[in-house]
Amino acid sequence: MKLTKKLVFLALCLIVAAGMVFAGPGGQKGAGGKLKIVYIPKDTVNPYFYAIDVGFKEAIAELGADKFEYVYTGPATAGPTDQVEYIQAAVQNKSTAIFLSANHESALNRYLDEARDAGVKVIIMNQDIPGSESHRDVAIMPASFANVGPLLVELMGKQLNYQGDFAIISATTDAPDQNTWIAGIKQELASNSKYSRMKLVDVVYGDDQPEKSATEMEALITKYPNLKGVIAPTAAGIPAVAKVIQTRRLTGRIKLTGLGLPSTMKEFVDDGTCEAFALWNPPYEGYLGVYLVDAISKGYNPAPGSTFKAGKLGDVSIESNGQILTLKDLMVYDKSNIDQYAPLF
Ligand code: RAM
Repeated sequence: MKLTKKLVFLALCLIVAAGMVFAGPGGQKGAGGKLKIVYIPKDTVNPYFYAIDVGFKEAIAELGADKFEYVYTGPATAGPTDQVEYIQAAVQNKSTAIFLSANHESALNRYLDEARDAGVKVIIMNQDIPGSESHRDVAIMPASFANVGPLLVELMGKQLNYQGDFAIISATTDAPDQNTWIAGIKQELASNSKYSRMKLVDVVYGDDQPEKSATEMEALITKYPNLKGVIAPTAAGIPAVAKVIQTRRLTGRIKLTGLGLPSTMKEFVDDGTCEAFALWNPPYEGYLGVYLVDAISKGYNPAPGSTFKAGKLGDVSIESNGQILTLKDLMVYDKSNIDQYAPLF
């Protein structure tokens, strides 16, 4: 080859190499060895998931922003297969890891399989996909889901003096997390005699949309004149339900609890519309997720029983079922601590 041809060839090789994606035991990496992380929330309008995003960004800043390519992307609506195109795009882009807050427990399995076959780590975020665990690598749980149902029934019971009709306003009908908690609520009611005078009259769905949640609350008030309480285990729904109670001056007559963000619930705790609700720490989930991917990129195998270091959260372990429990217990928020947490998430 002539010298000029050689130079052109060399230049072409360099261009190809620079744009190339490197795959190794620690997963695929982008140009310059960057870890490519995609987080697909249930939908991009629910502020709950912004709180998880905060944690991703915090850990990325700690480990070095130049080492990561991080994208927060997803559908505007939380339908069972609305996330498919975002999963496929992340695979095509040769991501290191996809974090997914799945809108269905099994409808996405084949896309998750395709992702894993292509070398992408699949981490279910803020929940698991019950019955489909073999289609993901790890699930990051915000807390132990076994504790959610019993805690919400107790928070409702305390406010109702353990008697009266109440309803559940959930998110989407297919949401794996919501359905696990609803089953837990029903089981607790059926098995604990302390709650025998409380009656669950209906389960309705606000789709994690404030307007729909409010409309469903209005309908419940009309349909059940004896309604004494509502459990809304959705961060998007609970403030919308609280607003209806407040606006209709039903504070104290219809009690409210559920899962919510301290930031959006503070005004309703302050005025007594919601005496107490629960949650965990969403930023911690994103934070330890980044440390997990970083550890994997250095050769860590997230097998049950193993541990990895997650910055300020210390040693984090993988449970026997492939789950990580970010926290074990939930936190309860009320007048005593709402001011402390409202500025955080
Ligand atoms: C909602 C979502 C999410 C849930 C929180 C508490 O907005 O349904 O999955 O974990 O609330």
